[in-house]
Amino acid sequence: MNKYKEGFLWGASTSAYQVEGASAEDGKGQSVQDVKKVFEGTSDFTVASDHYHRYKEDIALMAEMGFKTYRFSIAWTRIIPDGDGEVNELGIKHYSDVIDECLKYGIEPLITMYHFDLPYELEKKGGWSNRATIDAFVNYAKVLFENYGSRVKYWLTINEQNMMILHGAAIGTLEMDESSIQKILYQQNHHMLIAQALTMKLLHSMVPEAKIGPAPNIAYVYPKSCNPKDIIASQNFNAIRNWLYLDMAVYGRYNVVAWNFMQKKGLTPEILEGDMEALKGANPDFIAFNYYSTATVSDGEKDLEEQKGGDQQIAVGEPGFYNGDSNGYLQRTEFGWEIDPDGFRITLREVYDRYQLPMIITENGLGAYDKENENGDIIDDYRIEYLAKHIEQARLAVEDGVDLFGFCPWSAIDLISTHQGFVKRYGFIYVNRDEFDLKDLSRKKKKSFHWYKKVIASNGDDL
Ligand code: BGP
Repeated sequence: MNKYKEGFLWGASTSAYQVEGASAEDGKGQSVQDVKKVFEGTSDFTVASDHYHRYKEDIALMAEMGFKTYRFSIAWTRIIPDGDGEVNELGIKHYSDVIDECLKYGIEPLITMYHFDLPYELEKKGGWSNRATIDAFVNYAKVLFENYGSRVKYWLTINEQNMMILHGAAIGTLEMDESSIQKILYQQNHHMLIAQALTMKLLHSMVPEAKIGPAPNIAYVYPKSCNPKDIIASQNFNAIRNWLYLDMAVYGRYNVVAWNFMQKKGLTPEILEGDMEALKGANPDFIAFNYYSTATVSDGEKDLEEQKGGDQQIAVGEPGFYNGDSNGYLQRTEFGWEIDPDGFRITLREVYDRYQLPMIITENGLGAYDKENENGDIIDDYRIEYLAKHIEQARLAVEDGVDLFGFCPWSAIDLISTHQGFVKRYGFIYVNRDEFDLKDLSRKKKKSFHWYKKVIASNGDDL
């Protein structure tokens, strides 16, 4: 029986704007997340989990769980407050300290360079629609590699670029109503893909021993039935949601089905001379992806009202290409996301089969309304069950032959959801605050904290 390999990178993830707080401290510039319209009934990101001030305590808790890696993101606006101007030394120092704190415990930092928090000053100049943002990103990457390259082995370029294109309104990288600006989005997508490719190339030249990969959200898409028309719909959404991003990151080419979709809808981006060459030069060392669930689609056309909304795991549809549907075989979380551990194995097999690169899971987890019981304990058995089933399926995928080298659930510690507030908790570590009442922000170990410690100590055997 194949097991998880020696040195498997067990850990967990966070992102800067969702966990740090201190949103205007030490010279930090504003990001699109700082200025976005916060969803009704949810808090903003000014304090979050106060990780900016409490990272030492938090990393000590991660070390106690036995983490081999900690996946966190760097806020571009702490390093270069306006996105492409002066470097902020206090920002450089902060992440330098965080990296050292990880290394002190033998925890490998796994750094996301950009997790939904584009500098607002760049957004004002057109954001990713403006080709100058490509250079700004590569310059930011250079500053990171110069300062941290000797200490950080694993880098991730852009978190969930596919979700920024498909569901930007839900995650707050876009003003509402994405359908009217689809054309712009696919141009932005093209620019982000170039920025990613140039950054990978840059790391390889500046720090040859370091490794870098993309970090999309991948959900294998099932057809609702064996009606061949449903199969076509599933191929369409697989291409538009998943393969468009990975085919480009790995092979430097536009996926044919996705390109055809863009052509039919008049969404193809303008490609300048040299773009395709830049895209081909990426050569990622691995694929990182976030997995929460599969998706299910059918043929047919929903009415326009039904096409609205959706989020990272709730597909809506594209008239003439696919309809977001539900999967009657699966249970759902309290927030309506389907739970599909077998789909995790299926997705891992499919991605490995297509790209044959080592893989690491950078998010997987269950958002729930965790509550303290009468003794003040958080008994999150539902989270343990979710993660145990996914880890078991990932192990079966390893047995099937996939090359998996790490697993980082979302999230290490409670933090603010992209659009459903603080009450949608994911962490192993509970943070004592409510949606608006910040309380004392103290940390408490949930039941899953003790469970995950045991899982890591047994290298995934003791679930
Ligand atoms: C992913 C994002 C994370 C995270 C997670 C959970 O899409 O990369 O930033 O938040 O999903 O989503 P949510 O916060 O919407 O529950």
